[in-house]
Amino acid sequence: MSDLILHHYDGSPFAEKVRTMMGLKGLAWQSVDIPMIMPKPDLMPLTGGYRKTPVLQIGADIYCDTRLIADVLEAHKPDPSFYATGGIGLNKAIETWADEHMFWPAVGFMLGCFADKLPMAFHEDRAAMRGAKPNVEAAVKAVPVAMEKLQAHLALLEDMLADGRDYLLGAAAGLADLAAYHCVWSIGRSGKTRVALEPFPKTDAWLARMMDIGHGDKTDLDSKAALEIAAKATPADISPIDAVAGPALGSQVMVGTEDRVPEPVAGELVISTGSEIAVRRQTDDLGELVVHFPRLGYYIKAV
Ligand SMILES: N[C@@H](CCC(=O)N[C@@H](CS)C(=O)NCC(=O)O)C(=O)O
Repeated sequence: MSDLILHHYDGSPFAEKVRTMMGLKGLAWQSVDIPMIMPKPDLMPLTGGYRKTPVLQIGADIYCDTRLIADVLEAHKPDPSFYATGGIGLNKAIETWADEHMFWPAVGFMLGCFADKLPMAFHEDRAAMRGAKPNVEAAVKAVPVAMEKLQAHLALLEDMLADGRDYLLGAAAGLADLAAYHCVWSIGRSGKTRVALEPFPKTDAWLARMMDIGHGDKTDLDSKAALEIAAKATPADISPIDAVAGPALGSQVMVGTEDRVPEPVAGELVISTGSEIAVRRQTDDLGELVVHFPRLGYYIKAV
């Protein structure tokens, strides 16, 4: 049985990015279905407060954020590489653009198109994440502008594919494709939203190729069983490297996302490099856990 456990839900675009990472690398993995909205009672004990989707668990190590999960899977199975075409820098730069810029108009367009079908609890949960009140009418009204903004991004994808290449940086799919793909994936799945793709035939064909990659070899796992696995495991050894900046290793810190979601995770700082932050948490129910984050997009605060 694979020790890779992904906590996610079907409709999550960022989870689709990681599911397709599993497909690209031909990995076997275990799948824990988590709620789309708070509360997430079997996820919080693992992360210590991080609520976003997806989260990767390997025993008692918990990896938050798809940017770090990509690094973990690349180290776990280097071949085929996420960086086979274009190298690490270009792939990660395109990932940053897609995850942080294309994602938002894509979500605005998607959620606006289906706003009246989504439960009020969903609108309330997502508005609370932004520190706002839900406004379904405004979400519906925003659809034309969101589509225009999204199409400005889709035009960039169409340009990258203009010379007839199969994937954004050449003949093989990589991290750049995975990041751009998850933004477009949900739009391509419904007739109502596919209209945004009509002016972009090369992007539409690329989307079909990305969907064909699949999700690797997935086995379902109950959330309680995932907690038991964490309780029985001990975190992987950490090679000692001095903290790059900010609080010293061994100090008590809070790690949180730089966006507005109030979810800092408290613990002892055990990794603080240019690419990764991790805290050790001592818990009553699950024993010792290490929760890992990417450096990009996260802050560390001494407590
Ligand atoms: N930077 C994060 C973003 C993850 C994210 O925003 N995921 C969305 C779902 S696609 C989310 O967490 N929504 C709220 C939730 O699932 O509770 C990553 O790369 O993992």
